[in-house]
Amino acid sequence: MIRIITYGTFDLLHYGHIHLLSRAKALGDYLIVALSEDSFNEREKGKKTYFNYDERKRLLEALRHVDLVIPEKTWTQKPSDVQLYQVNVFAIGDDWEGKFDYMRKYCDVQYLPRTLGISTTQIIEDLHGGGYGRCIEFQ
Ligand code: C2G
Repeated sequence: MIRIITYGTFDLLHYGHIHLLSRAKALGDYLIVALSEDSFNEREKGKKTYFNYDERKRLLEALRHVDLVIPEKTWTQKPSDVQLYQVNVFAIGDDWEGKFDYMRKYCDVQYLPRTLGISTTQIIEDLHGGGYGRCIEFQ
């Protein structure tokens, strides 16, 4: 069984994320998503998500491509995740090209092309122009 892991915030979940997860899963048989916790997002990425960790986790767990969701708490947990979950492939979007080459001593590393024309920032700007958080009131 080929086991793949990927990492991310996945908020607001959109088809670019789904395309990434679909291609990651196609690299093997079992896909683990290490989902950035709220505190990690705020502390390390300066991101305040629209959906909290539990809401984002439930969304990902509903996807047929995803087999397991675990928390991403730190930048440095990747090697131990790969060993603990017996991961064969680390996959992530190519906006991270080169950033995780150190992982090649633990497993295969695949940078997958980002899906162009879609981003959470663009969604928010298209819907309301600026701002990002629970201030969005859907009609
Ligand atoms: N992605 C994509 N196409 C897009 C948007 C995102 O392929 N249009 C990919 C990203 O490259 C990433 C994944 O979807 O592989 C999740 O994206 P984010 O939630 O933005 O994750 P990020 O903030 O890049 O976190 O330790 C690694 C980080 O946690 C990655």
